[in-house]
Amino acid sequence: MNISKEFTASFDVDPQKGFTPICPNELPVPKGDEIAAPLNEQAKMARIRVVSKDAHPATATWRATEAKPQFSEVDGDNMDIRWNIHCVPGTQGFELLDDLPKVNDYDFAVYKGIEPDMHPYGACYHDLASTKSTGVVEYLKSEGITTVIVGGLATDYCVKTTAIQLREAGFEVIVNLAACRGIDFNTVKDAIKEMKATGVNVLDSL
Ligand code: VGL
Repeated sequence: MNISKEFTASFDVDPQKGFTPICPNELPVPKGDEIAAPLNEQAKMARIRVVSKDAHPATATWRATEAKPQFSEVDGDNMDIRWNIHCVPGTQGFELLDDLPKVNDYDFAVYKGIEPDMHPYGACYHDLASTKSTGVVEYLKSEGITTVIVGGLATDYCVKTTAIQLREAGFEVIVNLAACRGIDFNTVKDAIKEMKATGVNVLDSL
């Protein structure tokens, strides 16, 4: 694949400790703590580097409880299933993986899921209907970016949705699986199929 650095951005989707075995009570994605090096590698092919971070309140209404466990359905316009509380600002789970740049060293940062009754997956919109922009699409377009290389956590949720949103916004999108980890084998398989169906390029590595 011919990638022109001038027009390419690298997108680190939710590379936070709350999605790794470092935080076993949050959403530990197997080997999620192994993606910093491949994310740094893919960023060398891009002029612009952006990051998204989940930033959830500990009181979120979609939180899983003993009676209503993770993956059970939850009512609400902007949430679908319950999750363990994860990535609360001020806790270890909110932190970026060690060896990634500091947030301030990225060109643009997205914070998402801040409202207690909203749990978006994609980094491009605050709502599930994809109508309230987080601004990252507009930022990338203002920089003349045409291609986005995506990696992060988790392949089957936030990476998938972000990649599809970027594709639908008109970018060439490359998902670099070497810089992603997923929650579950079957949902990762489905996610790869879904991404390919929308025209996302899914590569084992770059
Ligand atoms: C994610 C599940 C719940 C993700 C976030 O970042 O992929 N997955 N919240």
